[in-house]
Amino acid sequence: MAAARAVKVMGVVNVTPDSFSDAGRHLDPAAAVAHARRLIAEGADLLDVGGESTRPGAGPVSEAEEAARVVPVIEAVRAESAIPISVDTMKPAVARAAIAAGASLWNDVTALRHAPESLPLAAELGCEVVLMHMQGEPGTMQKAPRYDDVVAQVGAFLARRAEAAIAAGVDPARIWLDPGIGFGKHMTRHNLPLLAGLERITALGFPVLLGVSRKSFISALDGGGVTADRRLGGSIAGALWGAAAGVAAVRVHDVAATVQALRVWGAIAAART
Ligand code: HH2
Repeated sequence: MAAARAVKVMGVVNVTPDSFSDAGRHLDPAAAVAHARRLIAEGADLLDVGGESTRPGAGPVSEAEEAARVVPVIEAVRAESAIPISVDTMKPAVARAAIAAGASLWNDVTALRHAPESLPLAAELGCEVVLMHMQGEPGTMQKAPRYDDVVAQVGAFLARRAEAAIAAGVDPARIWLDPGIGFGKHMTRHNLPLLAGLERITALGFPVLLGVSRKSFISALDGGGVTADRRLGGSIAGALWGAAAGVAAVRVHDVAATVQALRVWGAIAAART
């Protein structure tokens, strides 16, 4: 029998031509659905479907184009699996279409700040929401990120966004927080202290989603020049660090290896007396 895991694994399904880690591989809906199937077979607990890259320097995608990318994939996965599906979008219209197609979680890297209707819409849809921290905008966020105390500032921001969501009518039990590793953060000066202080984010009392998978800081820590497809070791180190800090879920590209790592880590942690 496989060991139980306390930390959920969210598998990434990017339906984009330009994502940093798997650019264009699943832009065709059939390829994206096949990828989703593979992630489910590998043990994913939930899937995150995205139609717009948020990588530093990424260009914008129209609402119609983004919805046209994600909706068929969500519908097709929903038709054959009961796995919870999240939509990775900052656009209210895309979130609405995705939830209608069968998603139950709105993962918003702007923490529902992109449009005035985002907060009320999240309340109206009654879905779960991921509120993520990002300094700046995706296009420019890595130019010159600045913090006095990154853990305190990210924590305060997330607490404020959770309050705003609750004030707008979002059920507090449906709120997740995410420190936004790599989003307006210097590779090492900000991402590392933020990960080191992760327990102060989990202590805010909401489930925390952590995304470190294949991110550039792994390359920076491994001598530089390490392409996204060669960052599995660092991604797993980050996932296990998150597990130790009490995160509820990790957002990953490599589901099978992460599931195994978390099973082993969880079994050892459970055997501690
Ligand atoms: N990271 C990425 C995208 N969405 N959402 C949350 N909540 N947390 C994250 O850390 C996060 C996220 C970036 O990864 P990826 O989807 O692989 O790349 P891209 O944005 O280029 O599509």
